[in-house]
Amino acid sequence: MPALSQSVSLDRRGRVAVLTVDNPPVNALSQHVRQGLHDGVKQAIADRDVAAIVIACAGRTFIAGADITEFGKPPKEPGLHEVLALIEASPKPVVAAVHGTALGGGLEVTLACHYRVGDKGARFGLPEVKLGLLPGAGGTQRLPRVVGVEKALQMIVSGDPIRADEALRYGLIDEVAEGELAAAAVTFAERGVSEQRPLRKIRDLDAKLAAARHTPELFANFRKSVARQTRGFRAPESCIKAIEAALSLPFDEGMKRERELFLELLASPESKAQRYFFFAEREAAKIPDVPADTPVRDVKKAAVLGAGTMGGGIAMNFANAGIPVTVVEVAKDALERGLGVVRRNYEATASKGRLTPQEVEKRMGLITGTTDFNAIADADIVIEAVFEEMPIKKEVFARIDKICKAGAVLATNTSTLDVNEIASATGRPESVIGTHFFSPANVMKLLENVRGAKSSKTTIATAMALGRRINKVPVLVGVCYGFVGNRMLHQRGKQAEKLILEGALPHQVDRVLYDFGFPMGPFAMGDLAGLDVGWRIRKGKGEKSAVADTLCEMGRFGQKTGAGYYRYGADRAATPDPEVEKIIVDVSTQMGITRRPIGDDEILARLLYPMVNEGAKILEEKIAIRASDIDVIWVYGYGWPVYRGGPMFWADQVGLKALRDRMLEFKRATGDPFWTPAPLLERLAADGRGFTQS
Ligand code: 3H9
Repeated sequence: MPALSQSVSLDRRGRVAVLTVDNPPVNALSQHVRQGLHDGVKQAIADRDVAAIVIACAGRTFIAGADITEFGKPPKEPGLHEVLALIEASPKPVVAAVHGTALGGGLEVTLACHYRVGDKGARFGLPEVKLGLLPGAGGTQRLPRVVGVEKALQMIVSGDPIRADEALRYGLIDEVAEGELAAAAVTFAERGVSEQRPLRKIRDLDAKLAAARHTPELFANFRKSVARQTRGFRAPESCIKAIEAALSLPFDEGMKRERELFLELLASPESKAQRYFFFAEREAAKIPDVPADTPVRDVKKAAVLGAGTMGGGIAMNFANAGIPVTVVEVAKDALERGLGVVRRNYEATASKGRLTPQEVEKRMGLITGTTDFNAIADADIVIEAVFEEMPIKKEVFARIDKICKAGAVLATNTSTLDVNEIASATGRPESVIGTHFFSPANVMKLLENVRGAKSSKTTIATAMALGRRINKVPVLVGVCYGFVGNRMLHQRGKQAEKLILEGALPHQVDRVLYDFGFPMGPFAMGDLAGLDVGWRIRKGKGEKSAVADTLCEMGRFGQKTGAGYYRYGADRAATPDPEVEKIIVDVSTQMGITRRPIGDDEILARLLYPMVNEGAKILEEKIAIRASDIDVIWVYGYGWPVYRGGPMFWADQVGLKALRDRMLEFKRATGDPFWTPAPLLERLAADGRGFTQS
């Protein structure tokens, strides 16, 4: 095939010129792709023997979008707009042949074509919003003209792709290809030529926009419907504005408006953070001493020990991924209770229309409950989710060591205990690893995989691969108390407690974090999780927490008892409670603390800076491989707003010197060694560097 650029070639099939993009891994629209497409379309237009053009891709997918690595660098010619304008203006029909995913700029390429053919498995989407952007090459102007305003709003603001059958229904594609895709697209193009089909330029379509002009309330309703999930993000509103422009302005003016809004977003701190996070998430899969080709164990069967909330949730992950799983519980009634909760969870999903009754049964059918430990003998991975006490864990591991087949991965879901000590109860510590799921385990995306001193590379690679297979985002960490997430959370918790004793109230502290972008603050979170959990642990260790202990002594365990730090109505809405305020003020008085008003800014710094400082220690101790892994943990495990990148990225934006100086101010004011900056933070601040950029 004659090459037009390093990644685009031109081939002739009869009267049809086929331009093939080959830019692994995902055919992103790098400069040489744009150049190749530009030159190829020009050549084909000029060639008198060519009657039509097909744009297709080699490799695993159609064009997955603009090359994100080019953002923020000086633009290189030709721009995507120029290429798309050339395609759309072509006097010869241009047909896109889509396999894999046509995403972002990739879908925009197809929208500039006159026709689109997709294979059965193809998916179509504009995911720019997930990078804090909007479709900036005509997507906001062309998509509503094809699929209608409502569908375009939904696709562009959610960023989620649709499948070929749906795309066909909405007119986004003209045909679902049977057989070989490029051949089907060529046939489609030839047919168009022989039938002298008029060139369909999306820019000229108006019927679907006109329909929406009669229902202007559509936008207000849509804004209301997405308000909750888009809170704090900048891009969704800009996406909506750009689609409004498609209705109110002529096409070229609409394109200009889209461009303005796109450039605004491109320069925004939110998009910078979200683009950083896109790569951070992918980086987390890479483990320097466990290469990508490390052999992994094929997990055909799994087992979970414990049918409690965690055990049941973990088992659901396997069933959801089609992996048969055995759930072992000591007592029959506990087992039945646990499996009953699993069924109710599935049925609740089904009642919202997100699962069919058949799917519920299929998933339940993959879960086998038993009280017989020997049933785990043929499992490829066993995940222990029993009580969080070392002697129990060790006893369980000694037992499964005797039962499990050779090579099986023996995993613990501990959130605090020493994985090495647990592994030492077995004769095969190389097969032992921590798999720390987050509650609710069937929902939360994060999986902290905890590498023991002796975990083998295969064990690690298997746990990482399995995490992805069950639709989690696995991050590898080392052994320490609380691992990465909870260890940092603990620092935040200490300050939250101090703040309410010094003068703030739970609802003020929670509001500051909510406004920052967290789904809730520490006190609302405590009420949700149940205050009795921490109380029991404290009692076991002989520790105290004046306010929380008092609440628990009064039977205020949080949401489940209707009261905790807040009071809860039937709708589970939290209201600040004067009774709690009185308890807090009394405790302050007893402790000899003079309460004072505390500003939001101080609250935020006191809650988040200690987390960053702990993150620095975690990095120095090599508990986390890289700063961005910590960010992935916080976004997926604790609701850190992704548009702020994660604690370490955010700290870099604050400036490490400013952060360090503020910590030193707190230290001077309180004399508390808690505020001593970590050595790594000191060094980076002194060198004017950051955690996520060196
Ligand atoms: C856009 O299009 C803007 C336009 O509207 C306007 C312009 C004017 N660029 O995810 P994977 C890398 S914005 C550069 O593991 P999968 C990725 O980092 C863009 N690199 O594979 C990874 O590298 P490595 C809108 C990219 O099979 C490797 O490819 N488009 C890009 O699980 C494999 O990625 C999007 O937002 C890119 N666009 O999933 C789509 N995409 O191997 C973003 C990926 O070194 N991409 N890489 O770690 C995706 O959603 C997924 O990559 C995809 C494949 C679903 C395509």
